[in-house]
Amino acid sequence: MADRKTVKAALTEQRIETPSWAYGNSGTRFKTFSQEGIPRDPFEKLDDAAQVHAFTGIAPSVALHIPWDRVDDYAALGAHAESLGLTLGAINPNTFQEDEYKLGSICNPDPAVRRKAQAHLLECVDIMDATGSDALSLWFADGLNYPGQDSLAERQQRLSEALRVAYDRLGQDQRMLLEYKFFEPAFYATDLPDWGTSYAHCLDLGERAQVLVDTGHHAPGTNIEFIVAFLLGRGRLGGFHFNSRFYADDDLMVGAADPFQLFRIMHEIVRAGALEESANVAFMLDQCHNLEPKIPALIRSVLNVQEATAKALLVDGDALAGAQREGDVLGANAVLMDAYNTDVRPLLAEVRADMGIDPDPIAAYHRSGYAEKIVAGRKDGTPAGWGA
Ligand code: LRH
Ligand code: MN
Ligand code: MN
Repeated sequence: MADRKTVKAALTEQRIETPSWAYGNSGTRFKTFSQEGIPRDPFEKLDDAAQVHAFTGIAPSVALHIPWDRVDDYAALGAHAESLGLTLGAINPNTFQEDEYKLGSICNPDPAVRRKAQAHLLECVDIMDATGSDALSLWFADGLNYPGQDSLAERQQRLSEALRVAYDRLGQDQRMLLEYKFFEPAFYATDLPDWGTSYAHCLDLGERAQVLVDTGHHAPGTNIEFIVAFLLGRGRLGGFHFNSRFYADDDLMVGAADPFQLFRIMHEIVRAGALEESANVAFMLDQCHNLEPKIPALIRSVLNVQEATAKALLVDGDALAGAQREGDVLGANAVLMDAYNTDVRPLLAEVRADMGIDPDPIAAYHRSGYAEKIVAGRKDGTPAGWGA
């Protein structure tokens, strides 16, 4: 087991990226719920993200979704982020909210639609150049609802061609994260349904193409930590979209549904040394807070990842390896469970005190008066939300 000082240092250095879209209004396909005090533009989303960082100390970057976060002047947005102590993180193109994409974007049977989607991917690399972002984070809603609707094989071909163009446009310090999801919005077949398909495309593209694991994008019962371990072993784990799911892509707060799964994932990360910045694994949230207030929900989510990480860091690696070598099934399992069952809250309170932040970030946020301030100050204009 790493000594307490090493564990605390690792926790201080951990970084978790929040998604701009989690600060806007959201809902399900049945209803988007409005909250008071919602940011009206990407600048105000950053203002809110700065609160999450201020109270956790470990969330200094924000992922953008284009066109939801399209602005005239990305340098100004970057400067605003910098003034708040933030940086702009992954750039997420959006090829799923226009009528033309009904039958797909880069896999669409119509070459004109494919060209449009392709141009958007390239526009997003231009935005990366302007914002200094290093990750082009791709997810495609492309797929089919009915057998025979289109050729599965030809769509793979089109996917390869479009990814190649985007990949070749990236600079040496930029990378592509390729996200998969097994269903939704398509219900019969999805063009990038699983980590194997994503991994195969990444292998074709080159070493700066890596798989992005969104924890909500798997069939129930999938062993996500196995996927993580496999991809880490091949240097192809680009990052995570953390969230919780009870049923499908629920996008609930990470650690809410299955904190044990989150711990198992973080255990694979820790044992591979992938918490280190040099491993270049992006730990991002991808969530929608439909009912609960956004900022404290994001603070809670960051803390949940931090708690799982602390527990993973407490696994006694020597004892575990010894038990594994001896074939001691129960002993090995007990080592893991000992760490998982440790109450790490006192340790994390100490870490926060060392970082000069309040040991209870949620309470400190509520005391700060920021929630009241944004409710009073953001009365006019259109609140940001899905599609805005
Ligand atoms: C798709 C997804 C993808 C999108 C985000 C809004 O379900 O996980 O990452 O960009 O949701
Ligand atoms: Mn996602
Ligand atoms: Mn999703």
